[in-house]
Amino acid sequence: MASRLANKWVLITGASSGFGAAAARQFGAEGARLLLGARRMDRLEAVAAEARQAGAPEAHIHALDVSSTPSVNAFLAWSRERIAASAATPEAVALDVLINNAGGALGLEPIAEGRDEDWETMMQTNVLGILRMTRAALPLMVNNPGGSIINVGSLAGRVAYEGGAAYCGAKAAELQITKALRLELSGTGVRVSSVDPGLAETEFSLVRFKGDAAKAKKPYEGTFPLVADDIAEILVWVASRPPHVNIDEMLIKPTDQAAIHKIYRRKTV
Ligand code: NDP
Ligand code: 8X3
Repeated sequence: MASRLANKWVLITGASSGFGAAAARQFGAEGARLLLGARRMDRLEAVAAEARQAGAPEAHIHALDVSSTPSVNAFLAWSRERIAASAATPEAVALDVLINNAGGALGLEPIAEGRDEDWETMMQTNVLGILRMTRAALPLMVNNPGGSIINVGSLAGRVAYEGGAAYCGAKAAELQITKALRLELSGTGVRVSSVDPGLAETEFSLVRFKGDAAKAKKPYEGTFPLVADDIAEILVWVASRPPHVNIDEMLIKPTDQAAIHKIYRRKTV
């Protein structure tokens, strides 16, 4: 049976690494057409090439900073042009899947030692980035029943931990934004989902610890974390349910992570 995602237009933010890059490759393997955004264009180019290799009939890239409204609006204007270039009719100019994935954490200091720049960046990317992207993409989606908006949240949005106040708060906001959008789009046929991973080994930790590789490795020591492909597989699955099925929320943790603070660690892996 042909994939439900074949020739569908899928927009992925934060496609230059981690979950977003893996999702580009996996949606590509389903025959989806891709619109990929992030700030690192060299990385995006490599990901787009891999996605084409995997089977994407089209994989386009454009610079995107989700913390900037002009950048988000320019990205969506470009997306509309890319879609229109191969649409047979004006009604066919539609986006099928929006994956709001760009984001991350900065720092692990308690609130008493928190830095304004870190807090502001986390709110800009994880919270306002989703709002901006969604607002800009909705005109391409609301006349397209069966479309999907999938926001990447986190276990951290459901359970707080020390040093995670701003990040946990940002991901808690993501979950509430997703729930509000689900209500707002009732009757349009557009699905809205939150996919919330636990511990996953990507560049997340390297970014959080600002390039300190030794610190970045620590959370994964002696345990088997999720990997980017695990989440990409879930994103593909959520987007490819039949149009009447909405996966509202999914919480995915490594088997070794029974709870946010309870991670099974072996002496050697
Ligand atoms: P990565 O650091 O590997 O990927 C983050 C992606 O976000 C990169 O492509 C980065 O691209 C992009 N990004 C960051 N800031 C911006 C911005 N301002 N504008 C556009 N793109 C941006 O980490 P993950 O793949 O792990 O993270 C993806 C999402 O998953 C994030 O929202 C993260 O919070 C969430 N998450 C991660 C978990 C984990 O343990 N790894 C667990 C749960 C959720 P570039 O720098 O090129 O702009
Ligand atoms: C990332 C997962 O637990 O490191 O969202 O905050 S955690």
